Amino acid sequence: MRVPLPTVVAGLAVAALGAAGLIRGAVPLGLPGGNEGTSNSAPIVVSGAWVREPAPPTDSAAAYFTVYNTSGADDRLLSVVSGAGRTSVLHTIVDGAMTAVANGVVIPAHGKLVLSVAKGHVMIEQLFGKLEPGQSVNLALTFERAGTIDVSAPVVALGAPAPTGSNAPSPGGSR
Ligand SMILES: [Cu+2]
Repeated sequence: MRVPLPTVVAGLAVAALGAAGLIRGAVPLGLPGGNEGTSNSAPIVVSGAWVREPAPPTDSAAAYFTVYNTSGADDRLLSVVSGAGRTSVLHTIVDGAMTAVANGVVIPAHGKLVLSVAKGHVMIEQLFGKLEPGQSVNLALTFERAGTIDVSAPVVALGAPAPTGSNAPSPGGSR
């Protein structure tokens, strides 16, 4: 049940290509249900990913998403790679202070990890180019157990309200 998605290779290739992989279509990957033969993608669901348009002259951007662990075993988000910038760093807010995550973040069995404005983000640094609304940023999330999952995160305008997690899926399907 730990067979990685076929998209893993493509995702890593995109990341390695850097700027060439910046703009991707909003192809839903790793979503549960609906796709025959992809039950191996169900244990981890990444939902509601978005990136805040950076305020010039900043050359970094913050990405947000929620990870659902629908399995009965803990998993760990080890790293996030984006084709939009040279480096990506996972930050969580601990006691009000932004803290770089050293050893990944555990997502408990049947639990979730929320990276939202007050809770944390992935800081994409040394952007390869401008990020504007209408574009999407690819993110490759690598988990200890579930392998790598690719998501496409739309860029949200500077002044626009942060998307809420209201579009969260119901992990594990109907229930
Ligand atoms: Cu940060």
